[in-house]
Amino acid sequence: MEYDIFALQHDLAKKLTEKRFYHSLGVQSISFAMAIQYGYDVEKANFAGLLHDCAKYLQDEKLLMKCEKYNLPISDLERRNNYLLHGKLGAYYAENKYGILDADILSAIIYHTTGKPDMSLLEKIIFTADYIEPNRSSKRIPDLNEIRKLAFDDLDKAVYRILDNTLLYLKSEHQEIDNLTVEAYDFYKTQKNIEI
Ligand code: DGI
Ligand code: FE
Ligand code: FE
Repeated sequence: MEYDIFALQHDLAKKLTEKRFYHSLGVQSISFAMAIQYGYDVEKANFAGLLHDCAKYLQDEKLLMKCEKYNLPISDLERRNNYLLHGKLGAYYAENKYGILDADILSAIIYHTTGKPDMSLLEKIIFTADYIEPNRSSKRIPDLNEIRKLAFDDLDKAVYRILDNTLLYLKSEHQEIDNLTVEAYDFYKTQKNIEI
């Protein structure tokens, strides 16, 4: 990977709100630590973590407009819940603005919000790091500190707990639920029960 992580951080600091920028740095660090724990390429984890929300500075209508402009696939549910598109557009920006060509990184950015069944190691790392990074508040997220520990002990179980929390939250808020979120939940619910 030739891209300079410092140059990327510098650019994101200008684009994102301060809060979102610090969140991105938090996800970068936790992705890095989880890559060490699980024997994954730490540089790839760094880039994916830092860039996962790189399209999140756009408002809902703008997100939709840009996805249409770049011919990215948009589901009906995403048309009604535009913020779900920030992963897809983020991966597009990572590739076309920041020159990241690595398919594992791009996929981890695309699926970081909903998750999906049978995720790659990097997809699971980014999905989990996004939820547990230090700026997330344990006052607002049930069992956050338990999930933080699980993230380094049993990654599939951590992914399951995050999806479980997310579905409960979305139901309580009467929000529409993407098929991928449900499919991911069903997959990891079964997965966590498999003892080797
Ligand atoms: O971008 P972040 O705030 O760092 O985190 P994120 O990209 O994981 O987005 C979090 C939000 O996405 C959270 O409020 C739950 C929501 N979300 C996850 N799956 C679904 C969903 N929202 C809807 N409407 N449907 C889903 O299936
Ligand atoms: Fe996000
Ligand atoms: Fe995020």
